[in-house]
Amino acid sequence: MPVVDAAWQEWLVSNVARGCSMDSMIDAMVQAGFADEAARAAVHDAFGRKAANAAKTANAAAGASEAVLTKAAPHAYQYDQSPVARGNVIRAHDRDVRVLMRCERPELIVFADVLSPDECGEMIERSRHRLKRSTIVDPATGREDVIRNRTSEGIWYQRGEDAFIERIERRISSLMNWPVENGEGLQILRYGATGEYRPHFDYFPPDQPGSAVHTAQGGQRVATLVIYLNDVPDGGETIFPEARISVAAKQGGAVYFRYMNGSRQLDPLTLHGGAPVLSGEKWIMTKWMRERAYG
Ligand code: PD2
Ligand code: ZN
Repeated sequence: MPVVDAAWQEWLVSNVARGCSMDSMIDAMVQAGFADEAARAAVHDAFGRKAANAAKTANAAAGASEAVLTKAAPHAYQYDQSPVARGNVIRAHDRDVRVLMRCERPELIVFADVLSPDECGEMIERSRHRLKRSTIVDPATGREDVIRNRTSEGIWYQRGEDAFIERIERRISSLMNWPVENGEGLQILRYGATGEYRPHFDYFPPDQPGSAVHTAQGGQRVATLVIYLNDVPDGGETIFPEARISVAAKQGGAVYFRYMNGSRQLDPLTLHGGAPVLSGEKWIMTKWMRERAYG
């Protein structure tokens, strides 16, 4: 079990400062292997320290106008232009993909028809017999561990593994408008009944020692596309707790979200998870894009 060392203290202070919610921080710590109680205590402590500091400086801040306060937060994530094409239908390599919904903050788009029902079925059948219990990256060490907050089984495909995978990767790259070479291999995940993925960030926390291992090649992750391979009758939505958005799993549809802008800032509003599957099973395919060529 990890301990609240200097690196975690720094993480707590910086996350409180940039406005993360208590719940999201507790979730992130539990995801990294802390016991629920320990995570709660550390986060409450960090918020308590912030309140005490705020009281100390209250007099100095009393005269500050709204304009000054706004100016004092120059590190807030700047939403720059999305790489994804405009319009309600996007020609993505070999297929027309429909846009169902766009959100500006966080930058998030819901698509329909990214994959045909046949393609979804083929991805599931190819993967069914090769699944392994999913792992998660421990931000402190960079090691991949099986953690109870991610109850799914998965399999990775190598980029360009065969003609079918290559065609889908070209389509995804065209849709995300990001080079195919910057993509990690496709990952397929299956969640059974009650399976879930607690809220997390897809980017590697820059202030965590374990992240360096993962960003050494290709740099930081910049955007994610989660494609739903089946309809989930109940539960299994992709949830964005900070943005209060929930996307239902619909076969062939997908949710895109981008969390690194052109200035290399990271967007904490992209905290997201997979809600528990309440009925049936859930299959997804995920593509993570990096800053630079990967692999
Ligand atoms: O299962 C999901 O809906 C989901 C959502 C967001 C999975 C992931 N992220 C992931 O594998 O990172
Ligand atoms: Zn994720």
